[in-house]
Amino acid sequence: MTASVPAPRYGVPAETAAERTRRFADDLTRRRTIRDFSDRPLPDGVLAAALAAAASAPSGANVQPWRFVVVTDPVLKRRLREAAEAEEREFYARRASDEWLTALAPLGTDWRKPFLETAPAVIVVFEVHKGPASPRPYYVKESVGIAVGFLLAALHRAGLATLTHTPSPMRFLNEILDRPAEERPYLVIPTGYPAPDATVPDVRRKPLEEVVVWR
Ligand code: IYR
Repeated sequence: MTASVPAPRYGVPAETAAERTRRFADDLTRRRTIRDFSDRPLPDGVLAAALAAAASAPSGANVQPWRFVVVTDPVLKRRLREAAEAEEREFYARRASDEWLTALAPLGTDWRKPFLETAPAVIVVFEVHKGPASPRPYYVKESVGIAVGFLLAALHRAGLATLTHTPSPMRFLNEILDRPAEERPYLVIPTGYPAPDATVPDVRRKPLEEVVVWR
């Protein structure tokens, strides 16, 4: 039996709760996915602090089925770029359906992935499945998704830009980063500052009324 300890109290006065949350939401709402990064270095300590937020996420049976590989070595970043671009060339030329390519058109993406080299850090997130040294995890996608949400929010809070990149397929990440087979690539997150001339597509989120149902 695991011992119990008192639940934490967060000490937010009820009168300020909505306003605090609006401020937090206003800040998060300003986050945009960035695809053009500068090589400006990251402030010391930011990655470790943001990863601590990610690693604090709730998970199925508290198994914490995630691994975050932080790539800053230029040689490794180049290898990631080369391997991702090889897969993405195939994706854009052959594997993607016309329907998929039409959906992507407003984003202006193509097979080129220079951000894997220019961003000062590339965080590669793996799901950890059962292996010789890992217990059986539960709700892996949900758990890792929540951890990544925490991570993106924390990096945004530090003023950093991120991209949630999903090369497909992405098993090449195991080989380049020397990770065991029970670790399955989940997401690649280039992290840094936007290039001075970076732009974002003028796409909007749906209005709340469309995505929230009150009963
Ligand atoms: N993996 C490709 C394609 C791509 C797919 C989706 I869904 C996106 O939202 C964006 C891109 C790429 O990275 O270009």
